[in-house]
Amino acid sequence: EETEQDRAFQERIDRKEKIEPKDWMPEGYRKTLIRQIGQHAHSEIVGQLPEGNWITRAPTLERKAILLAKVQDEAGHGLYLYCAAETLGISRDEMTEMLLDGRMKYSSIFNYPTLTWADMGAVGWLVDGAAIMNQVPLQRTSYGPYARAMVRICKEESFHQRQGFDIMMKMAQGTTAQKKMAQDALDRFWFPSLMMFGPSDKDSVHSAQSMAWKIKMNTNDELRQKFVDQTVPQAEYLGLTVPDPDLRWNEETGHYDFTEPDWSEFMDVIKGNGPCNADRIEARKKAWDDGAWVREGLMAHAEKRRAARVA
Ligand code: FAQ
Repeated sequence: EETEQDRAFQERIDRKEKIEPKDWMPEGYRKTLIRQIGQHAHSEIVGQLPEGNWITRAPTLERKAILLAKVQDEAGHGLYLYCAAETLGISRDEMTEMLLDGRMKYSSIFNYPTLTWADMGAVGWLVDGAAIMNQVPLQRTSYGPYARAMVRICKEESFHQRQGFDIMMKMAQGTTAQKKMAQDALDRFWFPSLMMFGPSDKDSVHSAQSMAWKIKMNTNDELRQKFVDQTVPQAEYLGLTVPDPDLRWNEETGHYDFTEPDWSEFMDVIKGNGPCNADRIEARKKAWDDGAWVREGLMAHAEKRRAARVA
């Protein structure tokens, strides 16, 4: 049963007004935002692991400096997004606990291993490419703190995407072995990247309500199609082959026809059974446990200062 308050809220959304932390909002709106922003934040943090894996093995000092900066950017995005979620009345500690005990998710993509240096190219090109495709429209999302966070994040992600494409370019124009490595990275990351946009629209439980509230600006399938349309010509430019025999340009629709990812694999990965799920959670749990003394130290320091001010 829709109340007067709900109706007034929806009218604000329809007028494209931004909703701010202290404004009244329906509980469902708050919950959905905490879920989506929290999941997004966790993705940025867990997303450091696959690339962190290659920092010590980057082929040149320059590549190492670039990768290090990129991974640090992801940490920054995570912290930004945790702050945005905290404005909705949940703490970072709570969200972290929910991640570690499986009540909150992070993007499926980070459960795949990064086996070669070419994977750093594929992650930047495809994973950051998919991330931007999803995040550019979110700069117009209805919740003010989330929309504003997206502006800076998108600028940094577009640099990340370019650096990934640059790695792919070097590899694709390199020796036969390097070109093979680039093709292998594309082969392994193509379908998992398509899964980043979420299940197909008919199976997306949250899309209708989230779009009505302008928490999401597009459906999962719309963004997936845009990503394919943008990325296929880039693969051609690289001289690499997208691992989809049914991929073809469709004159009538003005879009590429393509094969959907294996949705049973997707469901399996988001249930925790992907190739790296256990490793990722274990790494996060270790970081959280190892950092306990820092958090306790900071709290003790803050407590002392408060006491000193009162005295
Ligand atoms: N992975 O009803 P929908 C990055 C879940 S970019 C895992 O369609 P929704 C940058 C979904 O939560 C990656 N779970 O859901 C970077 C729901 O389950 P629940 C992060 C997924 O929310 C690059 C169920 O399936 N970006 O990190 C996935 O309306 C390189 C039903 O799905 C964002 O989070 C998935 N891929 O649409 C960092 C963007 N897809 O919660 C490091 C913001 C769906 O009911 C290196 N998020 N699920 O248990 C969104 O736009 C949306 O949340 C979607 C999903 C589009 C991801």
